[in-house]
Amino acid sequence: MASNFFSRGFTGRRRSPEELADRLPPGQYYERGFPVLTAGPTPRIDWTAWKFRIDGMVGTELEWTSAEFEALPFETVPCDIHCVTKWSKLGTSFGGVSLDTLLGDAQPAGAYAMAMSYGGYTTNLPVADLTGGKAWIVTEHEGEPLPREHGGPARLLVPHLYFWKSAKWIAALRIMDRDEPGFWEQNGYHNYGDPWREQRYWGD
Ligand SMILES: Nc1nc2c(c(=O)[nH]1)N[C@H]1C(S)=C(S)[C@@H](COP(=O)(O)O)O[C@H]1N2
Ligand SMILES: [Mo]
Repeated sequence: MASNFFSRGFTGRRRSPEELADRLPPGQYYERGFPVLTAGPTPRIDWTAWKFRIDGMVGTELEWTSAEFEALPFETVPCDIHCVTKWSKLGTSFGGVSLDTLLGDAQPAGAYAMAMSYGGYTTNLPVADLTGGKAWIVTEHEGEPLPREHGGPARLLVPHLYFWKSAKWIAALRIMDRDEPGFWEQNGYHNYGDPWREQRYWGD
């Protein structure tokens, strides 16, 4: 695909599916495109009106406007993503702000987080999976503004867990002292969702 081949934010030769086989978790197949998976309507959020909040059990509740967010350190994140419906997109990249930067100033006191999206989607993660260079709030995909259907203007990106944990149209992270299931976790998906351990559904 020409648009993939010439995409920015990714250096070097694009590797073939065979060369990438060691990066494919069990039961996943190599997907060249970027499928859209959304439960419900796609919200329309104007970047100038977008805000992101960290609240709940934190030392300081924080909120960033899009202008304040743009002033934060921006990183390019090369990664592979794995959807529970079995497609994996390998060797892609996103751009955004590390949650280490965002959570650092908030001083989380609880060990669990609920990601909350514009439109009502929720998904739960341990705070430990959002820190240590493992999670970002991203506004770009392969050097271009994140398309609306993929969560633009901004989504959570947690590439080491199944992609349902990467909440699109992210509005807030709520820090909690106990774990609570989010939208898909209440509907049969695994509570944690490690693709390398094939934690697809409750009981896996
Ligand atoms: N707000 C919101 N975020 C969401 C979803 C959703 O329905 N709403 N779907 C999840 C699921 S199941 C997957 S696989 C990925 C899909 O992201 P994509 O559409 O960019 O491929 O987003 C996740 N984040
Ligand atoms: Mo998914």
